[in-house]
Amino acid sequence: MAKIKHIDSREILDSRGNPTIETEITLTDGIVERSSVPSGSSKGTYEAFELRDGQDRYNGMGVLRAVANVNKIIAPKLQGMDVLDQQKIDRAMIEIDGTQNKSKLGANGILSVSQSVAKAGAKTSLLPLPLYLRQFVSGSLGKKIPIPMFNLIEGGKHAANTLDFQEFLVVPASSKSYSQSLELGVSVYQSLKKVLFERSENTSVADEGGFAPNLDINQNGLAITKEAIERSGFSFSLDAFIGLDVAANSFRAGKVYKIKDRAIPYDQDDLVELYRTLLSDYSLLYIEDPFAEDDWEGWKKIYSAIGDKTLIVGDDLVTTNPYRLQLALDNKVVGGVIIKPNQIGTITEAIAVSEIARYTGLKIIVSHRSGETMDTFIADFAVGIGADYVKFGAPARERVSKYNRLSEIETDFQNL
Ligand code: 2PG
Ligand code: MG
Repeated sequence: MAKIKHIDSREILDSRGNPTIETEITLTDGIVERSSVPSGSSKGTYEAFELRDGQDRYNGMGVLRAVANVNKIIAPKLQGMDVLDQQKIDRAMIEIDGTQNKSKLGANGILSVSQSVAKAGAKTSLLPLPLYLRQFVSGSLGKKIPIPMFNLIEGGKHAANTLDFQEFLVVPASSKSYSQSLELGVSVYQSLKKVLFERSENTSVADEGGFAPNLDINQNGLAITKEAIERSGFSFSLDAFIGLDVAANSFRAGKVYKIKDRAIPYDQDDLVELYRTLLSDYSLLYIEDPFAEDDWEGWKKIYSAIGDKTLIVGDDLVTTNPYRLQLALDNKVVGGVIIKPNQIGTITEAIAVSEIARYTGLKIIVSHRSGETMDTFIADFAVGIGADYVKFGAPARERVSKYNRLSEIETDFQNL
């Protein structure tokens, strides 16, 4: 039985150049594993607390207090525990913290420990991480690799451009293997670059590697994405579909929503009509956060209008929180849910929420954050819990580490 011998956290930088936390764990059998955590910019109010130092260093974004909490408070308590006891370890950290949202120790530090414990547990068990994680999941999941949704055009809080909608996603058909899907994503990404260039639009990229053109209206983002699919040699609506993460929290203004598609703000009914039009013009397969996180009336309206024709997904609405998911289920407003471990703070809790989603028939979408590290844990996690989809950004920049890890898992599974 391998026990936790040593835990050591430190500050590293994420893809935006902001500090984040990386934790290394050493076991009594000599195994050493490390894991780091990401950070979002369009966050939901109900997310677990990300502890930052404040003050001058790194514009207040330092994480030395979270690092100290791991090294001085969490580490001594976990020392000597059986690394395979993931749930007991996560529960111990939740208890030491003692708050609803992990605001005492910081969910960033806690999650870095939780993830490295899972990695070390897999290593000492001689199991690939996705298969190791399956002991915490019920049912048999087979060799399924989640369908990747590629974020090819960015707006909202992820880009300094003019678009209000946060993510214009390309979704490969479910009949394709992961490697076919990856090739499709790359082909459309490169085709999109050509389309933008020909139109003299900006081809610089934003936080997740997607393009950030200054388009006149949000709907043009859909038109350009459709054109890029058609010109990539794949068929629109047969090989590849379009999805949106609207992230409506970021353009809500009181009771209405302000986007540049029209001068007058949209009320709930107007926004439902807009989505209905976009659905029929672009056969949208997926719409995430179409209304703000507390606009339950808006959510009810959109779900009853088009919830049977497209996948309506809660991210900021649910924040990987079991109570929020229960509310979304009670109100019947989602067909799928985003799972982001750092919205809740431990692997055990993230899996528990995904289990509720599975049992209630919701689609599961595992997602990275807009500020990321090179850690590929989330790719293993997505396969481990049997997610239907993943969102890892564009197939470019540091985002490729997760896509490449899924390729590796696909090959490993083929050899089983
Ligand atoms: C989202 C995420 C990831 P952020 O809204 O889905 O793309 O963004 O990490 O900024 O919350
Ligand atoms: Mg989102």
